[in-house]
Amino acid sequence: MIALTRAVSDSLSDCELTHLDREPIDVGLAVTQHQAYENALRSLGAEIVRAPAAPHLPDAVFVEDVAVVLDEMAIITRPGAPTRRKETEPVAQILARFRPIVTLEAPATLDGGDVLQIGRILYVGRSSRTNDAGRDQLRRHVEPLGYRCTSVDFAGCLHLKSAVTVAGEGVILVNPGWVSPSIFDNMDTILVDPVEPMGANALRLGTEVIYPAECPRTADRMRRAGIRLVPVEMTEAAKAEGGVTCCSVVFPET
Ligand code: CIR
Repeated sequence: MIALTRAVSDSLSDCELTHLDREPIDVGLAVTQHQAYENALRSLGAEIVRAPAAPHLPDAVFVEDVAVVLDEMAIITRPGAPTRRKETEPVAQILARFRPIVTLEAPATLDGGDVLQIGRILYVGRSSRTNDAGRDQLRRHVEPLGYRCTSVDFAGCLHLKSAVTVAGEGVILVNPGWVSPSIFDNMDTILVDPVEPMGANALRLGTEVIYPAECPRTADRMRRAGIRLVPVEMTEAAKAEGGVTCCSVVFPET
């Protein structure tokens, strides 16, 4: 497994914010938490490949948004926030070592945080970041490979994967206030605890799940369902509207 990551930028406090009010971010603590997050990835067998640091791009740490990596190809996105479009090129150069690359073009916009892969289905959130042209271009690249792209409407959070992620084989973790669980066919569902609305973002690697320590009630629900968790502290990324999936792109090396 490769986990592509990118350093926390000194300018993280100037990040894009959509649903949250700006709060002071402790960048030093964000760096420490990011190192622990990378260690959690390593502990689950991933090799960390870091894109070059981009100190002047505040949101560069949220590398998930600039690429969707499938077994057959990597799709470099055109992020919905114009401030984030300079993030793509260095990531594309790295991913070209592992996969054939295709690139989404204007008028498409798409953030990787809006693309939830479950087997051969790519659920694509319709959001302030991802438009229909983005979904359509993605579809044109992946349908010939046997993938299906399905649009998902959601509300209340930035990205589809803030509202739903895969927590285990055949199991999704969902905030039902933000997306309807019924959209995801044939999946068992774990709902977030109502006091932890941000708790639906979990990062599954093999049989384990990297999960924010800030959501203990939802963590208990997952443990009761037999899911093994690796807790990480994500308080500073959360203030920038990021979570555990956002800070890496994980894929098999070949
Ligand atoms: C942004 O608004 O783009 C960043 N501040 C947060 C991006 C988080 N990424 C994600 O959920 N995939």
